[in-house]
Amino acid sequence: MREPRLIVVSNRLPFTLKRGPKGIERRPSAGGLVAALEPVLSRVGGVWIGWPGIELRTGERLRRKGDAYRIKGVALNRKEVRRYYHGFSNNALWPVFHSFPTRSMFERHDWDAYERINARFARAAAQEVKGNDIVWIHDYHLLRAPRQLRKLAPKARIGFFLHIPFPPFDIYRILPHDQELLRGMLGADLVGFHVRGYMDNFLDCVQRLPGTTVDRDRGIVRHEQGITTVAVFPLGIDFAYYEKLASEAPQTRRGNGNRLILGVDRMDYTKGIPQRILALERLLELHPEHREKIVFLQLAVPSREEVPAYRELKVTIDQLIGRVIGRFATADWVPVRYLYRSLPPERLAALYRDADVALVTPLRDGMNLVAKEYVACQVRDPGVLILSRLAGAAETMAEAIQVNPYDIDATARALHTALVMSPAERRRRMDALRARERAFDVHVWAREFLSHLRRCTQ
Ligand code: ADQ
Repeated sequence: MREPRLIVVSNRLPFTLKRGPKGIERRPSAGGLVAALEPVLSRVGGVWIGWPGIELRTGERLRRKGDAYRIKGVALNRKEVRRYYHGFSNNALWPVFHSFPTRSMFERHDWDAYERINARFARAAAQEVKGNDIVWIHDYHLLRAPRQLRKLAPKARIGFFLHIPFPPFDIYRILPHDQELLRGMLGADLVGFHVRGYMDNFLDCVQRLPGTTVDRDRGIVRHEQGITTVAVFPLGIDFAYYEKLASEAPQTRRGNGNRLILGVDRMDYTKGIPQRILALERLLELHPEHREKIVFLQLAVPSREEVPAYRELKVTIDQLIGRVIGRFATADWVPVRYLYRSLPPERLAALYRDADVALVTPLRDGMNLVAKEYVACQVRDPGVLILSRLAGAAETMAEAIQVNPYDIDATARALHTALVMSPAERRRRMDALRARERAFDVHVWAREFLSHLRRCTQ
């Protein structure tokens, strides 16, 4: 019998195509999901199904010689992108799942498109799947796809992993089509979450679904389509890759002689960037001794610029940074530097390595890989990680200084603590953080998910 293949299905492919003057260019896609899956598929091979980011014209090719795995594009036209991606996925699901219900907007046509496009992804997967192949579907864009695929390929082994939080029942129930979405996820044999709390929230919702029984001790849901196992798989990073990048990257200028505080995020209202700038401002008010000695560098990759809330966030951040610079800068020092673009991995790794403090303070985050990448890159004099307790990563990264990002004063105090921490204490904390991330890297995560899926589909 042939070896089972791995078929990964996600909204985005690992690259996004852009039509440039020299034809079609591939650019790496931004964000955590691609950062997680690319090293896994590169190692084990298989097929990656996703949306390439543009509409291809006749004769234009998606694949290239030398790709470590096969790539299959799912075509979306502009209107479909607007409704399925910006509309239902990012305007309705994303805010509710991150417990920001008042930012959520629903339109019936968006839902119709979501259902239709999910079915398109499911068909693309069904065309690939043979024998005991494994289909691994990812994230909130494709909550309906597991059930749709189950109908097309009843024998397929289907896994689903959610990369963002799952909200408590009282917030989840705000979503129209709440039950259809749960039934969609239950089409999978195995549903995985980053942390226990998200799984518990999911089970609280599933328990209220007619025709469903939940066995919490065994993590099993029985329903009209069959049995679904649920479990927790905390995502790690490609530790060795980041460590190597950081070891080889040239020295940065470490904030021009100032101690460097670093923030790295997709530009998103869940990441708490405005609160972080306010905390820096408070630090400079409370502790004037840090003035002209530190610099806060915020890197933000543009994201979802078609959604109004994201454009407004950018304006807010521009204004806040302007205010802090206006208040505290001197003729030869600025407290904040800000890059609104993506950086190549080598440059990012060098900054992670040379930063004295990483300020990772999302208001809500499924896991947060930036915290983990920072730790992996700390190959020299160790710095300090300040981490929001509202990120999934806080569950395991106990040696970080954990903060409530809504509490501006507390974050300012944490910054001060980090800046004055002794080298021995920094070393102790960083060694423990690094050992854990090295041991539980992305390959372990994928192996555990896939072997669990094999076990529950035997
Ligand atoms: P994201 O919300 O995208 O991921 P995160 O996990 O922090 O959040 O990943 C961001 C990725 O983008 C990182 O790999 C980081 O290096 C990269 N990045 C950010 N800014 C950059 C810049 N300026 N230049 C270059 N690269 C940059 C979602 C969830 C997370 C979850 C992941 C994976 O929201 O909670 O951890 O999926 O499951």
